[in-house]
Amino acid sequence: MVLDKLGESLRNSLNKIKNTMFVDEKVVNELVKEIQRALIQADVNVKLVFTIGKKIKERALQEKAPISLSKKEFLINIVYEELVSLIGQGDSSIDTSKKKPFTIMLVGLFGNGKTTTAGKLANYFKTRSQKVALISTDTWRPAAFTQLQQLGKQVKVDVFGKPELGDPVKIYKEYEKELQKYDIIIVDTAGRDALNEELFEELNNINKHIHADETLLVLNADIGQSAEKQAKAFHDTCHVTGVVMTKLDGTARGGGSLVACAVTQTPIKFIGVGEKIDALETFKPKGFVGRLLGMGDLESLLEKAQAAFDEQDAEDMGKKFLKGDFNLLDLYTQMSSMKKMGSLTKLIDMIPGLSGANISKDMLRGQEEKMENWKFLMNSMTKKELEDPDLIRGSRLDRISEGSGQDVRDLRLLLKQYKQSKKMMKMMKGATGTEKDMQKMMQKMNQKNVKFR
Ligand SMILES: Nc1nc2c(ncn2[C@@H]2O[C@H](COP(=O)(O)OP(=O)(O)OP(=O)(O)O)[C@@H](O)[C@H]2O)c(=O)[nH]1
Ligand SMILES: [Mg+2]
Repeated sequence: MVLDKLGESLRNSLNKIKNTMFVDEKVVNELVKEIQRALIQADVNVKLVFTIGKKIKERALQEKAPISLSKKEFLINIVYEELVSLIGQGDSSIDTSKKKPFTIMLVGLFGNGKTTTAGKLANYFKTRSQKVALISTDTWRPAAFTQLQQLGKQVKVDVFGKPELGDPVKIYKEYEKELQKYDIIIVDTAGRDALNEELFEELNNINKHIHADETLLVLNADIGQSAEKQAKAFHDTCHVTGVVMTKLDGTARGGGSLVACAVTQTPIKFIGVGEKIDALETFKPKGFVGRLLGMGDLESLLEKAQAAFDEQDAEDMGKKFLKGDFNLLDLYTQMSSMKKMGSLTKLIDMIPGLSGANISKDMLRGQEEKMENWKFLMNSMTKKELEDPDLIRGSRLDRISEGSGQDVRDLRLLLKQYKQSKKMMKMMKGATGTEKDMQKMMQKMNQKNVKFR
């Protein structure tokens, strides 16, 4: 758990109220004093600590508790809300679907965790079905590229770099064309030992070429409230869009750095909570404070559960698919789950035996687009038609195409592809099932240009 000490002090203070008989001014004053002490120990700026204390006091004494809450619950909720607004507002997650490729550039001073975070982010997006590329533009630190290569190998994503070119822009240009085929490009940059003009110039120069969709400042949490100065400098000169706060696992001053960033209006998007590749979490102020106060971090938990569920779901679907019995209804169910699971490409990766097959990813992507239209067609079919697509002939064709607003030619194509897939299923069922056989079969089908469903 991160910020152990701060969390423990805050929880202890709140526990005390749970045990008091009444909530009166004395109790509120005592609570506020303890919260302020805990925040100062976590290196939160004293002025801000004073303000939050005043706010909690005012609200607790002036606002009326809603009927559904006891006075104690109401007070705890005020503390929760004020701490949330102290460290950030709303949801600051990154929407990578708005552009392809989506480029994320990591910036920051020496040793703050840029390269490590690049690897962690690659892992984060890869497990969410995105095709990720890492590129090192660091020509300063010896072995920076090797470090990134090792991380890339661990996550199994492609890594680009050529430090001998000696110039970040040249390195990026060398691979620019190749990088276009990825969903996400993560650019690792060089640091410096202190804030300086030359670093900002280098970063701005790189960004002139890559036009990053997100420029994330990687900041070590153990600098406490001095994070404000760094965040402000990078924000003002490099158009930073967010912060990744690293090493929150090993410092008592993390509270101070989180609050300091919030002051500069640079949202914290991720937090690093360990050295391992998966020790990265999205930062949601509400969930974070909830967890700190021991209310349970529902949101993060749900997110984690969802990712785990998707993996399992995809695996089950893969098995069903391999068994060979499927009709349009199954296809429909699969497609509805598809969005949740990520993509067809990911599904393919999860089917044993097919992951190594040489199926063109572009072809799969084309299929995915077509399947969006199929959804409309299928929505206009009756359950019977979905179960037995052979019924769909004559006037049924017109009814379905009119009802769905789709061209009848698309409907015929869907039916044709369904038949082809069914044939393929039969072949699969008859196959001996070794991985080699499967791959051979897929390659053959690819050559014949038989579309994979
Ligand atoms: N405990 C902990 N260690 C971290 C975290 N993030 C990074 N580190 C460690 O911090 C050290 C420096 O990380 P790097 O990723 O090399 O930092 P960098 O910003 O790329 O450094 P330069 O390339 O020199 O500018 C490494 O030992 C990492 O393992 C984190 O969230 N928690
Ligand atoms: Mg580095």
